[in-house]
Amino acid sequence: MKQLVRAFIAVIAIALALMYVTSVLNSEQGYSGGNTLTVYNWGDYIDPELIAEFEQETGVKVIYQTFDSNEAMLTKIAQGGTTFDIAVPSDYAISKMREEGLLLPIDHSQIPNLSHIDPRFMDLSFDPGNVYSVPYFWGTVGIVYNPELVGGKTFRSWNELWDPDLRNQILLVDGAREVIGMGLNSLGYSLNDTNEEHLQEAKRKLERLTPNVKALVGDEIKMLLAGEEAAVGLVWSGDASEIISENEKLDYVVPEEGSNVWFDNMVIPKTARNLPAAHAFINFMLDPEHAARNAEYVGYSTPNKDALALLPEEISGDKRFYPDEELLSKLEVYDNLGKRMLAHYNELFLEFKMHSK
Ligand code: N2P
Repeated sequence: MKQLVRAFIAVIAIALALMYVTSVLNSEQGYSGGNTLTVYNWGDYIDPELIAEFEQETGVKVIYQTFDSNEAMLTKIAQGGTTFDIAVPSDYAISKMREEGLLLPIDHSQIPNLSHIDPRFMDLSFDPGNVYSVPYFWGTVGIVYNPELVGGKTFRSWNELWDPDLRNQILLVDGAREVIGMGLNSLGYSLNDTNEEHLQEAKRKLERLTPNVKALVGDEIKMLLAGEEAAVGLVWSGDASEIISENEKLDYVVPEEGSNVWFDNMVIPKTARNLPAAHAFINFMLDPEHAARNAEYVGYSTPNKDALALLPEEISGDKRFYPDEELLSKLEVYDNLGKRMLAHYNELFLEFKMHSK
């Protein structure tokens, strides 16, 4: 009987020791949220092969979800109930999330590939010191157009969009800042203007654009413009580059009155469950070879200088998508206008959308 008790105690001891060793190993790997990583990114914004490679390299399973506007992403993360480990907001949204305590600091010692980012894209005003965010893609907002469908016309100014010949020919990206910003810029105002009279003037002007607006659309804007379903689009530069690679007749211009330059960075929301995997993912995406493949796949401009050096000259040398300092100096970054003013921009945008139906 004694022997049996001893054997029983030995078995329990071994089991406890094994449980202890596994828990130490697990906590060293830090995968407290299970071996998964939940990524929340814009639609059409990653080469899916890179996700598969990351999974293979790390053994972490990626759960991937997409959004189509900063506003949708912000609402979802702020309302809770999600477990995103990574999200990819733009500049002003990063500043807002920081202010609302929705982000966790990023441990730079776990991101050695940060050294590949061009210093021009680091330490920007929406996240001084890159405490909470790491550059992913950047670009501008402008007009993509098909000269053949508009009688050989080229575009230089936002105001040309109001040409009555363009009836039902314009697709607009479904974004509040982009559309209201375009209205303000066309009047010579800043796209961060908060003066109520200027905003109402922009709203009235946008309402006069509605006969020319065919639709406000998401990622399908690329397919529609490349397929010549409309002649002109208000788009993000990377979408224009994708469209032009599909249909070389089209061209892209950033209007002379000025426009928006934006930066989309990776962040770790406070909903994160797997910090080691989140850092590993950021570092993986910053590897120059991975970042170059990603840029080639999605068509957007990379802030990774060593990735840029790997891209073919026809991409890296294209001034439309890698604009020079002269053009950049005319562009503005969206400011975080504060909760109330951002809500007001959204309202004005919704009213415009109702009006264009
Ligand atoms: C990609 C969307 C890019 C977002 N489909 C520009 N901030």
